Amino acid sequence: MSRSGAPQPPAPGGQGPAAPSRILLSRLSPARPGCSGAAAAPPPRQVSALQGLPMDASKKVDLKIIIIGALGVGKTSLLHQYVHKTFYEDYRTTLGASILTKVLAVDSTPLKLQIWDTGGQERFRSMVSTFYKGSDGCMLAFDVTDRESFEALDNWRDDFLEKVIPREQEFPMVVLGNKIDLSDRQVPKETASAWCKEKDIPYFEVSAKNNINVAEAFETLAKQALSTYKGIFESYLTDSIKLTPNDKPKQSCC
Ligand SMILES: Nc1nc2c(ncn2[C@@H]2O[C@H](COP(=O)(O)OP(=O)(O)O)[C@@H](O)[C@H]2O)c(=O)[nH]1
Ligand SMILES: [Mg+2]
Repeated sequence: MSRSGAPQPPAPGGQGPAAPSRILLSRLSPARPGCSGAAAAPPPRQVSALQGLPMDASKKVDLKIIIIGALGVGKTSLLHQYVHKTFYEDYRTTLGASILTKVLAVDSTPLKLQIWDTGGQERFRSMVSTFYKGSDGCMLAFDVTDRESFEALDNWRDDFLEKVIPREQEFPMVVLGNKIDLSDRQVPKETASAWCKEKDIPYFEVSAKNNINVAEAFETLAKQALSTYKGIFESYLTDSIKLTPNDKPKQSCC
């Protein structure tokens, strides 16, 4: 079971790492004064809930990133290019789902990115959404030579934002227009950029085949996700500290 509680699919070739068991910070909502739950939860319990969580820049942070988009846009290829620096010309449908990990440093914080690649289920978006749970960042991919894959972005994004918890409009996200090495483009750069600009999402024109802009896109998302993670961590910590014995919540029930 992953930290998010989502079903953990088999790692590729059985080599992948186990999902980390870190507590999902975004689920640790601070106790609300006035509610019976708040009165029952004494401050020491909240402090212990934070133990083991990264409190300084020297501790590694695990982040879950998910890559979604229509079948055949190059999600698996992008992931393999980023993690293994390899590209396969032949088409291989991803079986089940796979997770690859990459360790990197962002602003001197060591990060372990756990990148979830959904496979085969792209036809059935509802199945892909099983894997959304607990994501810290989302990568939306389309193929610049396939207009339909671009037009489907709205649905992929809405579906993701609808299911991700907590609902955040500012959820870390990037869009990748893949296969820019091909000449038969159907989606002009300006069209994709305008869509992203309107939604305030960074846009990258990439090629998994020629390794263009791939690392930049992943690292931008990692940076965004880390910053959101730190923000949630800090606000949780602040809320926990506010609950001192002299500042006990009311005993009344909601
Ligand atoms: N020319 C070109 N082909 C690509 C690129 N990325 C992926 N492909 C090809 O597109 C097909 C589908 O790729 P895949 O990664 O399996 O797509 P997925 O279904 O989204 O995971 C494969 O034949 C890949 O070799 C790219 O950047 N350029
Ligand atoms: Mg795939």
